[in-house]
Amino acid sequence: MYVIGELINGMYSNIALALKEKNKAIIQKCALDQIASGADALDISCGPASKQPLVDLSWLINTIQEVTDKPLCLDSGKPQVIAEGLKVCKNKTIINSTTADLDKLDAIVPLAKQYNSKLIGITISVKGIPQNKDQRLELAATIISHCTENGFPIEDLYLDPIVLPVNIAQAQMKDILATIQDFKLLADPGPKTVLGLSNVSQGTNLRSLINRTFLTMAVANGLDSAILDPTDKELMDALITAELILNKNIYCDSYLEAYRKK
Ligand code: THG
Repeated sequence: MYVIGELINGMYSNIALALKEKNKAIIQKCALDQIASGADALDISCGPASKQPLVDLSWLINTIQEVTDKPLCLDSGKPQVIAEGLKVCKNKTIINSTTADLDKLDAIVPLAKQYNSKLIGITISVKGIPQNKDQRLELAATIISHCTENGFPIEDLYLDPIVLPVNIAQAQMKDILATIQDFKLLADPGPKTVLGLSNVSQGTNLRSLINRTFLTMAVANGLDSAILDPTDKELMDALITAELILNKNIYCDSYLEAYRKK
């Protein structure tokens, strides 16, 4: 499982404050804590409240690059912000994200190609968030054909079914899990899959339990990558154990420690 740390996001009040005060130490500690906990990459978002996202995202990237060369996942709905961020990134990148809308695809796919970046495609369009598996697959097919037509490798595409909070979309959860499996069948070689895990528990009061249960089920459905809080130790323990049961690593009595030493 490719773990993308979610914690550097202006949605979190400590990050919003650090951004405002240009406090590098808070951001750098947050980056290093996530990496020490097992993050393979870091999602970077200045959040919806940022008034100057171009400046803020570049500042975050430069600040983080001072302490790590892990890949950064540039999280913004604005192609201009992504383009600016890519210019200052020194290491591998993941663009988060394009939707299935043509204007978005036209702006983002060439950037992903130009910078040799991986790309997250979320199955959402101007019509909103899909309500069932067929609608998600239709949008996924649009994203895949646009990538293929423009020479972007499908192995570098991560499709995201868009996870909704279980307290408002309970009836869709089973469908979202099934979608993860079906995305893979849309191309050969197939696309990879990713999701924003913490969405599932927003507004609930047992967040960690709901997150780790959903993640375990998603892993069983073939999920390749997740944006999550790697400092949630029970979540990471559940992830490592799920992968053990799927025979992705070898059992020993101290398999959690052994995995973390890798
Ligand atoms: N797909 C993709 N990218 C994404 C998402 C996705 N990026 C953003 C988000 N979803 C994933 N990251 C988060 C980060 C934080 C939270 C949820 C998802 C979160 N934050 C607290 C909340 O809203 O309750 C913030 C509260 C606090 O200040 O602590 O839950 O789905 N491709």
